[in-house]
Amino acid sequence: MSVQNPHGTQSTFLGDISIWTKLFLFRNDATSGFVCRNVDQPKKKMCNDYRVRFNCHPPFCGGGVCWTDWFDRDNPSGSGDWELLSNLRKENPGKICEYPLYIEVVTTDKMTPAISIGENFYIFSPTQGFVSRNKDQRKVMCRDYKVRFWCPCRN
Ligand SMILES: [Ca+2]
Repeated sequence: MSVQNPHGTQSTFLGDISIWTKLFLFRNDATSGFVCRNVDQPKKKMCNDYRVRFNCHPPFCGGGVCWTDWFDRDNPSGSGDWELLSNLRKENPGKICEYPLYIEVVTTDKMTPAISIGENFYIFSPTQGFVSRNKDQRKVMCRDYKVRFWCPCRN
């Protein structure tokens, strides 16, 4: 998900940050972190309580772990794009480890990271997979995504 600062610069955080109103942010980058100061908000509004986590890209985080293939089992023409891990496992036996450590989600057309798209995601989890529902979007339909998982390498 993403956050806009007043200058239009966009910074991206993974997953758990929920900001859908325009904030005036004091800090919002990967080196300083995230700071929302009450004093910066107009009309004496207060910042909400946020939690953040940082995206440590797997290739730089350690060895012994490998990406699976990309999986794209659904299109958003129905209720949304459903790339649930349980379905992907059934349809691709033996190709996804028991306990994935990380999930990467990109659009099928241009490989744009899902976290840069700005849609509302219903599920985005290495243990559950990914779901983007059409009814959660501002536009009519969500994008088509593909997913892959980061798993301990097989010897
Ligand atoms: Ca898809």
